[in-house]
Amino acid sequence: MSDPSGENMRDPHAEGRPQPAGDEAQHAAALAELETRFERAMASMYLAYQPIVRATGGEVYGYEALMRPNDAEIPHPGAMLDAAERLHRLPSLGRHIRSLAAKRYGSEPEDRGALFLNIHALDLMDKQLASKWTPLAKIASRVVIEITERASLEDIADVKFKVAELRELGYRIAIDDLGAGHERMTSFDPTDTDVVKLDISLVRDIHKHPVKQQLASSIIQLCRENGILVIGEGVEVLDEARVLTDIGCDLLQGYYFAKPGPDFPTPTPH
Ligand code: G
Ligand code: MN
Repeated sequence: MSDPSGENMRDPHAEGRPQPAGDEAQHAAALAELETRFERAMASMYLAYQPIVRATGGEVYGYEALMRPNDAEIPHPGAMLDAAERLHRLPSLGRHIRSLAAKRYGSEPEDRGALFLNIHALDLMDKQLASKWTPLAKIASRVVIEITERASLEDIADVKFKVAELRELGYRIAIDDLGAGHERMTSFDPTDTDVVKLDISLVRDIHKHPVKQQLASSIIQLCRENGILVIGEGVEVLDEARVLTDIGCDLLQGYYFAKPGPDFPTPTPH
């Protein structure tokens, strides 16, 4: 897609004037090329699993599945999401991830625990997600669907209805990245949430910041009162794990315990 000659650059004075027909053809060619790369990246991507452990006791509670592209041109999850978004292929990416996860987890023993799966806000619009007939639906009682608080849920019609539909199928719902400093904590409604994941920014150095401890404590208390489990994510040092445990966080996840890996890494005890 590089254009060293500059021949194909748009004329900055051309705004508002009809574009030469070549522009459209070029755009179509670029999209076609991206589509080819995206298909290749879809075929070679895999899921890495990161353990989530009990704060008290340290047993494995479950694993979060994380998409890992394996392609030189689409090298990380952000690039994969960008490509899918540009190509309007987010639903195919979501379906592929869910199918890989269901296939793998479906043959894992019960004591592997819960499967935490991230979905994109737009996946909520995909009828396939709420279908009874998918391999994932067969293991729904073991699956926690993570919806990020960063998403623009306002743009999705009937979020509450869609979440209720998923819970009816047996899935649990987690709010991901809570407390990431967004103005809209409003997407978090305790009545339709089973699990809350405290954002990494609240967890980082929590042992050094009384304000973070206060904020995390209040969230944990609110969650307790509503029967919601709380996960501290992005735990990198023992001090963070200790403080989170002391203030009543139920579950912990982060590099301190294990980095994500394809074969269900065993967590370091704390
Ligand atoms: O958006 P979400 O919260 O699902 O993001 C999970 C991401 O955080 C993954 O890409 C994972 O690799 C990363 N991650 C997991 N544990 C840690 C950690 O301890 N530190 C940092 N910096 N990142 C982490
Ligand atoms: Mn997540």
